[in-house]
Amino acid sequence: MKRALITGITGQDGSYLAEHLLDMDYEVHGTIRTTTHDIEETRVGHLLSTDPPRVKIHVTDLGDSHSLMRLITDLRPDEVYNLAAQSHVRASFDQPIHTGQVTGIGAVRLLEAIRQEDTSTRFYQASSSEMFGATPPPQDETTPFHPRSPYAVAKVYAYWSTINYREAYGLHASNGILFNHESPRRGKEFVTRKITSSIPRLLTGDQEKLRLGNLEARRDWGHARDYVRAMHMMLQHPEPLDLVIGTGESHSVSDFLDAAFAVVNLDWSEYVEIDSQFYRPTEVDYLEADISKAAATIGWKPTISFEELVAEMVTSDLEAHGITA
Ligand code: NAP
Ligand code: F7E
Repeated sequence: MKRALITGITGQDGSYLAEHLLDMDYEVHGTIRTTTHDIEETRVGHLLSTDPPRVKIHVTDLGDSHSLMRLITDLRPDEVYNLAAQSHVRASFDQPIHTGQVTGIGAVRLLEAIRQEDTSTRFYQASSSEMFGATPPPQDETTPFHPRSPYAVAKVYAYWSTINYREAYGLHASNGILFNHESPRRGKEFVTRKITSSIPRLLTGDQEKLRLGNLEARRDWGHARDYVRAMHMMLQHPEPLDLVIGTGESHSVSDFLDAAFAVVNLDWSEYVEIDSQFYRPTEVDYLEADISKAAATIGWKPTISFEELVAEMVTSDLEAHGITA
């Protein structure tokens, strides 16, 4: 039985990846960063409420080298998926140093623990399309990076550190350069879930307006369930590699509004107000993946369309309010 460690298991991707690995009979371990969490209320609560729990949880923080080192020494995992991060782009402008410490140097703390303990451990780094930033689409593995936020800068540092540990120490260390991926488990601070989670409240009158920033930004939005499959496939490849993972289709925030409000037959322009606090000092205007290399090397392709993703998110948020679409 293979043993995997997922940092950031309580996040959107961590929870789907844990389920995916359990389906393949892995022994799954995950990190949470504090004991003050009510862990049963997190996205992996359903995997912990069984007897015995289906995943094992360890308390650590990407800021704490010593606990990471101890964890790797105790577990000696076959695969490590580094999904933990301060992952919110807008928040990274308010907390640039914290973001650098966690999202950037945090990856090196983990790589260093692996290097010192067991270099046969395979490592996945959650790299991001935000690294392309201002470089126009389509973006592939050869596209130059032009990061536009402290978050993206930190991800570029972690990306190159992953490659450096591969080249310097022979680690099987890979970067998945993932474009935006969403789901009903997406945090409500991200634009897609902010929109879908507002719809039931607008319908019931609990919320009057939906305040958003830049509606023109374009993103290549896929489904998180598809993308965690790619993470696992990358670590099964004989050689470590860096791969762009996306859908190859781009939509604006206003396209997302069109699709989401169409599910409930409402006109979003009657509800949406532009609020400058949701603009970023520097924006990423246009992301669209070229996924030819992922198709050719690991045979990955997405299975869930943009329309299916939006419908699933809206329906799930409506159901949580007892409303049927
Ligand atoms: P997410 O929902 O924000 O989850 C982030 C996870 O990191 C959470 O479990 C969080 O724990 C944990 N975390 C935050 N700070 C930490 C720290 N100091 N030490 C240890 N853990 C910490 O993110 P996601 O959407 O699942 O994304 C997973 C990874 O992929 C992230 O690295 C993200 O930057 C990257 N990524 C995401 C996308 C996307 O579109 N979703 C695209 C490309 C790359 P708490 O539960 O305690 O907050
Ligand atoms: O913004 C615009 C905003 O915060 C998308 C993270 O998972 O994906 C995510 O980063 C777009 C931006 O995602 C609001 O300006 C308008 O252009 O949902 P988001 P993101 O910044 O693309 C990448 C790949 C990651 O790696 C990150 O970890 O939507 N937008 N109005 C807004 N965005 C938010 N959050 N809130 C608004 O009100």
